[in-house]
Amino acid sequence: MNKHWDIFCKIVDNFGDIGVCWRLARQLQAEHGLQIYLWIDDLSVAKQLIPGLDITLPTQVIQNIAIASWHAASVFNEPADVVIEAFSCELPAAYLSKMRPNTVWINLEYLSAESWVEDFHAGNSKHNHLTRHFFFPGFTPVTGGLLREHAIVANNQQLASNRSLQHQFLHSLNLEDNNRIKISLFCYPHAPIHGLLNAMAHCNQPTDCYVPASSILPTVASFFGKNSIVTGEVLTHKNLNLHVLPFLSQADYDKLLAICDINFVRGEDSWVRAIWAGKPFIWQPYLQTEQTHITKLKAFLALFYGRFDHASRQSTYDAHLAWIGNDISTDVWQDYLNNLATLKTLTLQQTHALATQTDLATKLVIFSKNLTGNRV
Ligand code: TRH
Repeated sequence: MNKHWDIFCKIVDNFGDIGVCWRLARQLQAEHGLQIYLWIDDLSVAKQLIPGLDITLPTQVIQNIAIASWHAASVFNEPADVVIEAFSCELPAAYLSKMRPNTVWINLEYLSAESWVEDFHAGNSKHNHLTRHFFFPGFTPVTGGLLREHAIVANNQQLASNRSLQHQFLHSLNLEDNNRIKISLFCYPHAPIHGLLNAMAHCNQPTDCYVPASSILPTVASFFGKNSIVTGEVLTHKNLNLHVLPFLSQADYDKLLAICDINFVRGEDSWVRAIWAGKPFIWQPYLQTEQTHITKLKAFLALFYGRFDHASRQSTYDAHLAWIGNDISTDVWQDYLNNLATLKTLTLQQTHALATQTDLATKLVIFSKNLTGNRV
């Protein structure tokens, strides 16, 4: 039985690597009954996403996942049946040396909507007696799919359509329920944040902008003429009320995305969560050399918005390209808002269409079964 899986995660920077690995580990355990070890190189960063993690312990069990410090890998004798190397993080040499030819070794790649992903998904390369398989997440049925828990879309829809549940959630964050447009903002500090906040202040819609605490707070503070801001503060400029939230648990972050009208997301994991929230969103890809992030963005825009009507497609393209550029003007923002009703309907349709595809965790399980001739 391929019951025991090890997932190796190195935290390069930010939260995406651990965000994806922690989510995947929990889904494989909860929905596929697998026994998961999650090996992490930097427990202090992981602690932000894994509640209750004790960074002094070499191993511990949280939410039925055995979490181990990367450095403890050398003391383990038996490799798992399936080994997931997240984002080419390079397995510890001592662990690699114990792997057998029948150990299923899968490198989980970063997500992209580019068409080449279909050709590279499920390829492999030989490493002495071992085979390393390449698993590419993606948006089409011939890729590795998207991380999606079984009930997430239904749960988000329930919250999005139930005012009393929304009220409860907002209350739990010390926020009041009202009829202002709700926007969540999670982005990299180099985004044109001043331009966006200025556009929100001057557009024709009273706006509540929710900002979970992250590295953008100094830039947000400077927009309001302050040196610093802290969780719980509310800052106002013309039509804009900006609320500084704590960094939320992954579950609460999902809820925030589900109740907002527009979500600004970034990187990989929050991008996918915005899709499952079913609300219009603006994605800022992780900055890469040679403008690769722009190529990735354009591939996604074409895939996701290609069939939208001209006006809403154009407003989405304009907003995204302004957001990854130097400024986002009030005109671009107002045009996006003017198309919001249509964007809302079409985005939700895309959410439901993507949710009909097999999810990434299930595809990984099927993939590993096929490699071992259905030993599971
Ligand atoms: O943190 P990121 O920028 O991660 C990035 C990307 O994954 C990128 O592809 C990778 O190369 C780089 O890391 C190293 O953005 P991402 O992927 O959205 O991850 C953020 C995680 O934080 C995600 O799991 C959601 C979670 N989160 C919360 O749990 N609470 C919050 O309040 C917020 C704002 C985010």
